[in-house]
Amino acid sequence: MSGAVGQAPAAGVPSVRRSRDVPMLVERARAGDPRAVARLITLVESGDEALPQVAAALAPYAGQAQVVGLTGSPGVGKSTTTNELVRALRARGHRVGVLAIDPSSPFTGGAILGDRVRMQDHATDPGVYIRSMSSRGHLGGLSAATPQAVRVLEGAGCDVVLVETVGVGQAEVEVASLADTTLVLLAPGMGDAIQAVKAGILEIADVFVVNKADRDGVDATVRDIQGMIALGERGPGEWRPQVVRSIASRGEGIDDIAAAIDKHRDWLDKHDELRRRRETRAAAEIEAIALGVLRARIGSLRDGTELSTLAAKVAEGSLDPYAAADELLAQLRS
Ligand SMILES: Nc1nc2c(ncn2[C@@H]2O[C@H](COP(=O)(O)OP(=O)(O)OP(=O)(O)O)[C@@H](O)[C@H]2O)c(=O)[nH]1
Ligand SMILES: [Mg+2]
Repeated sequence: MSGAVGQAPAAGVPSVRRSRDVPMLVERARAGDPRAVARLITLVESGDEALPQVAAALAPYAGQAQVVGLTGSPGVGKSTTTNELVRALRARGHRVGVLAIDPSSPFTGGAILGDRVRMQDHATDPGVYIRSMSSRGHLGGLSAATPQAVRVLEGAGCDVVLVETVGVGQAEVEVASLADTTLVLLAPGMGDAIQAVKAGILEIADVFVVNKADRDGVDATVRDIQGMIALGERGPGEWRPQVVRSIASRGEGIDDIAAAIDKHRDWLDKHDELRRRRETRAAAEIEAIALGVLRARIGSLRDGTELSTLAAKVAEGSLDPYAAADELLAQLRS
């Protein structure tokens, strides 16, 4: 763009697709323009330089949606369940946002494509926003990008945001901790009940959904989970995880899942737990952003001579690594 005469963009509407005009994008997202919502999430996802401005503009809308996380092993039926839950929530008149997050891959992969296909029932519904995202390039990683994307959807007027994540080790726990209510999906005969204990899933599940209840072994799976829940120690008034069966591919059991989500929401409200969870989440978010900034600055020191000078001293023994780290931190502050 060298500013050749006659190359000015068409007058009037600025292009939303490439825009960094944050006030304009937020205004349009508030008015329900799906392209503005999509663009804002892209800015968030890619860790764009406009991100702090986006965060500032969206801050007033924080906390307006109930955030429901769905997690579980690949193929257990998360997207199918999400699709059906969207239908149920829409029938109640809610505006719904869906974030399908792929924490394992920096690229938009096959699973996400599957999500699109399974959620296309709602593709033309203006009361539903569906978005796949990865945490590629984001300064604070997934734990910073997800709540910010949730805020975009809150800004767009969503009452409920469903966050789907594939259960892969730590990412599952990390993302689950970003939700108000976490659904862990299992299927009969996958050895999932045992896996769940191993991965610390028991602690994060507010509701267990035993999906694919049309398959053999569903009773045994339900019994296993109920046994595990019974073993857990719980004080009076503490939440006891619910167990619900579903056949998502036939839309069965979805009302029971919705009822369990409602019940958990009531419990959160009654025990001031919603505030506590959201503050914990905000703390993790701030920490992730701050650490991201620090890491980036240390990276820039690494490119310069400071770190290599210190490294040479530590390697030859004229400085210890703790003193060197102190010096590095002092340089970051200056
Ligand atoms: N038999 C049976 N199949 C189901 C049920 N729910 C979903 N499926 C099927 O299971 C397959 C995987 O479903 P998805 O909803 O894509 O599962 P997912 O957990 O989102 O998968 P990933 O995102 O790849 O981890 C699809 O072929 C669904 O049609 C169910 O209740 N019973
Ligand atoms: Mg899926």
